[in-house]
Amino acid sequence: MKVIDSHTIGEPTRIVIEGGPDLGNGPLCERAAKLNAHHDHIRRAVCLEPRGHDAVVGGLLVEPYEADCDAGIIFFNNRSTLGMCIHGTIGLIATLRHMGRLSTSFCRIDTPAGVVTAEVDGNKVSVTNVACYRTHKNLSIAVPGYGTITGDIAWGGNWFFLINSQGPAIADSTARELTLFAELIRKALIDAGISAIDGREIDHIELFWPPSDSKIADSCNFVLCPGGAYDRSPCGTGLSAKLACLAADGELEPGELWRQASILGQVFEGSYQLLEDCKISPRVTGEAWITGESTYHFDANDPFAYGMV
Ligand code: PYC
Repeated sequence: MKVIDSHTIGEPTRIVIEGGPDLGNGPLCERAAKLNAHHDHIRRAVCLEPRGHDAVVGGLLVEPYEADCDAGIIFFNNRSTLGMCIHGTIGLIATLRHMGRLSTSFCRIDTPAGVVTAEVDGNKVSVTNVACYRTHKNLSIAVPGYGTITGDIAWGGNWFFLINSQGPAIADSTARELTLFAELIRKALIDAGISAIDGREIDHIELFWPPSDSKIADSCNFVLCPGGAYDRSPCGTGLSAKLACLAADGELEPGELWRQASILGQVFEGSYQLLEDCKISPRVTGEAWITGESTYHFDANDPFAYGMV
């Protein structure tokens, strides 16, 4: 198996470019289900120790299903497959460029969540995400040790619970404290039977606080991903969910810029266009850098050839 590693302002992406499983040529959501059901050892081999670590997001580069797409990608992390991943898509574009497979500055990428597009300008990549929307505003839940916490539920290519200025402040806390707080919220949502559309788990928790420097960002976030790792980047699908909330509240006009800082202080730029039914089309801009290329070996006697569970 051959992989190419990159990071998108701190968040790692590992794209499998050769040696992945044969998932057939159906729609990408069907292929992602097959990957989960029959080839989970591939996800584990790529993301888990000893080759990976909790923050690694992997991506299986595949042929697209949808017409006119340049590539297909199925993202996954230390827990399962992901619907969409914007930092990963920015990493994918850096990878395709590194492989000499990016012949134009515009491409269409097929994903299990739908088709996204990417525009390349130097090292900057702007991803136009699938349609995003908010389903709930000001939903209150009891969180042990913190009392009542209020947040919104929105789809940004993954499901998010978004919380403004509650719990430990990002500026004053360690990632560990923020992780514990976000884990409590995720558990409280499950315990209260609160889910997204079709009973799907709200598996990403996103905390927002004012930025430490309002000259470089409009907001700072901390995103807990399913699997328990936090996003080192400002999380592009999380930013898409945030844009859906800002649009629904009338706090950001179509085309207006929103600068979202991560816990590391690095910024994604976002904006949106209005679609029908109060949905939005978010556009997120960021940068990625190639960090390495590897060939993986699978020894039949290696007890951890497919990752440490
Ligand atoms: O950038 O969309 C993103 C993302 C999702 C999970 C980790 N990063």
